Amino acid sequence: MTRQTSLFAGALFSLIAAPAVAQDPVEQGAPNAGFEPAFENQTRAPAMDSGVTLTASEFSGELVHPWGIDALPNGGWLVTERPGRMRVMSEDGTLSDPIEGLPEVLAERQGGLLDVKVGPDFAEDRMIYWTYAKPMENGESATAAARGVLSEDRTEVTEVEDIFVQSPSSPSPMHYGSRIVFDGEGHAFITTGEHFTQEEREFAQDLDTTYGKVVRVALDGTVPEGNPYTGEARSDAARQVWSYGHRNVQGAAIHPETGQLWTIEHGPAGGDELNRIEPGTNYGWPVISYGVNYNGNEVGTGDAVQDGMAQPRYYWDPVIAPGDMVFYDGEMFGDWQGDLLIASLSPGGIVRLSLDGDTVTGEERFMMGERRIRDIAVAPDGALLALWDDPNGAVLRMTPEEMSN
Ligand SMILES: [Ca+2]
Repeated sequence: MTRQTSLFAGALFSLIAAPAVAQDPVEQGAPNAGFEPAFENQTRAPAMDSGVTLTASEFSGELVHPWGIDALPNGGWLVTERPGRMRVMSEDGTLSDPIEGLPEVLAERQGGLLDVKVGPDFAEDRMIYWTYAKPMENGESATAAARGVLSEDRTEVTEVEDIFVQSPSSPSPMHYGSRIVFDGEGHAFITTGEHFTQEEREFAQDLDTTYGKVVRVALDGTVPEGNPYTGEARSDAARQVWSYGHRNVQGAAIHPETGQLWTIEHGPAGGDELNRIEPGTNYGWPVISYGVNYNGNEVGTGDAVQDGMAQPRYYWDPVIAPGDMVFYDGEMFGDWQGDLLIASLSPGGIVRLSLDGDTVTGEERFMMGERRIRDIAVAPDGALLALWDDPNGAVLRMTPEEMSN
């Protein structure tokens, strides 16, 4: 089906079906940009009410801008703080001293130590992976991903090596992305940003840079077979590219049933996006967008749709400023199984989306406007562990209100 046909069919469907099924979306205020969606439920999906009131308690406090969290196989979690520290958080929330051996980071503006993940072969090699703003020459920096071996006593990492360094380096300490996730087949997906400036954002369309990209590398950083741009004439950067045309991707998760990569990115005003990532695909930034620039000017062509560029599966207008996301898998919120839980920085809180295949069917929001949430993990009992990204931040344990005592 061509885009036009599917658009027409979608419009026809909404004409016929909308009056019968129309439900109000989540209350979210006036749009920033107000584009028409390309298909039904691409934005402002019907509001859901799961009857849950979330309550948050401080699980682990005194963290400075906590940014990434991941569970350790034998209990506890790794937690990063953006100024450059990584700690072990035990099952009762006790924090260790900072792990030694991590590289220097550029902790300016949005830069610093960012995501962390326990490697897929940790049981054999004790390898952990993280992303960070790597200091480069002349005060510049680049999004990088590194790995190292976590000592048995969990106090230091050794054999540290970068597996990805964004190119070129940038003078702008903004829009670094970044997340790292594994596909279970020996690859790491690393998400980046385009460093925000008017000149650099154009690189999101340039395959010879790794700005505004999802890259795919083997666990040792080499370029694996099957990347889309590995012909003989291609640059080193292009060989790493999996998808392009992204703005600032701070959320990534592998769909538990399809194994497909999904990402979420900070858009301009009105243009935060949820995307299903296909290799060799252009996601449009900064040519098309559902948002407008924060100064009110239109983005790129001024359109939200263009042939040859992928549509987001969902977008938010007004924005939610999305951090990371997780497909929920737990018992505490049984009705949410398989739903996407998304960290919102602004207005702040948790956004839940239900999906039917690749289509969003409903949206619900929790604790909006209370705190800036950067990342979410699911505890063994199904509770949410949410990173409150603040100078006096914390890991918050979120449970249904009736369980809070
Ligand atoms: Ca896009």
